[in-house]
Amino acid sequence: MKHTLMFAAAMTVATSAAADTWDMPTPYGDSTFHTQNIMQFAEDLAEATGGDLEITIHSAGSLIPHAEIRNAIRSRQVPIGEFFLSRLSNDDLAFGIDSQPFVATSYDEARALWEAQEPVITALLAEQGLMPLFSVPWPAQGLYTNGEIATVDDLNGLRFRAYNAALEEFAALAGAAPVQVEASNIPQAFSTGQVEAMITSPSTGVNSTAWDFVTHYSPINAWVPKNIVVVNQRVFDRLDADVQAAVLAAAEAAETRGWEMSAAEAEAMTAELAANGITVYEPSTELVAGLQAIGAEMLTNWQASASEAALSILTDYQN
Ligand code: PCA
Repeated sequence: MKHTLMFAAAMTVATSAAADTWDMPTPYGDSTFHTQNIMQFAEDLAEATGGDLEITIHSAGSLIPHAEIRNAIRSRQVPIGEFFLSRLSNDDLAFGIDSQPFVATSYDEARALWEAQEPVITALLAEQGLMPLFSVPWPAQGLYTNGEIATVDDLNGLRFRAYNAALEEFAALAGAAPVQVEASNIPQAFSTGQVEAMITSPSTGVNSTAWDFVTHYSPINAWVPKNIVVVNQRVFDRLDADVQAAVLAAAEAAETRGWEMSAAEAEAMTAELAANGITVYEPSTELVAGLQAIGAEMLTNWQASASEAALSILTDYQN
């Protein structure tokens, strides 16, 4: 009896010493498909490791604000996290190529761009002790406004919600006034009049109940930006080999599943916007031409400041 109890106690200690729980921050809310995808990733991983590696997801910026997530992983405040990849374009423009207008506008193009971008950003992140696990695109970005936008001139003077430096530049070149707002604060930013227009995916439009504050949506499909899930390299290296393999396998499955979820959302969430009373209209030839001119100007600016590594992505992608 005594021995059995001691054995049981020893087992408990052994199990809890081997088991790990990782806190994983993301800026996006629970209803976002990216968050649902990482929840599945966490579930797969717990199952594959028999509970040796559990992940607790902290959504909507509840644990770490978006702007701090990369640094928090770097300093090992958290071992893993998700963020919007182009938010690192301050480090190197290589991180932001997927948010340049009209460079990659379909899933096929986005995939080709990611193939060119992945090795470059993997090397850049390695310099910071970080390792990318997987990256998943948002549906192509569309335009939300009150009333129909016929030409770029109609954007003039609008308070425009932005989520990164590229969108800020885009809005400014369109004559609008950019204001940085995190995705989870969109409803509040509109209801308080801080912003009155935005460019984002149909997913984020639905997740933020855009029909409460705008009347029109146009799928201008100008770019297909991505989220990325990154782990601290030292934390990963210290895992047992079989747990490392499980992380990589779950990550690969999450990337495949995430791209599929994204494509499914593009259609379903556009239909959802319409079903909730938003007028969905194709952009006029004139509007597209005006937006493309802004895109061309932005790409010229981008190329003028891009590192060799960043430029190599574009060359690779275009050839
Ligand atoms: N949703 C996120 C990023 C891109 C997207 O579609 C956002 O609006 O912040």
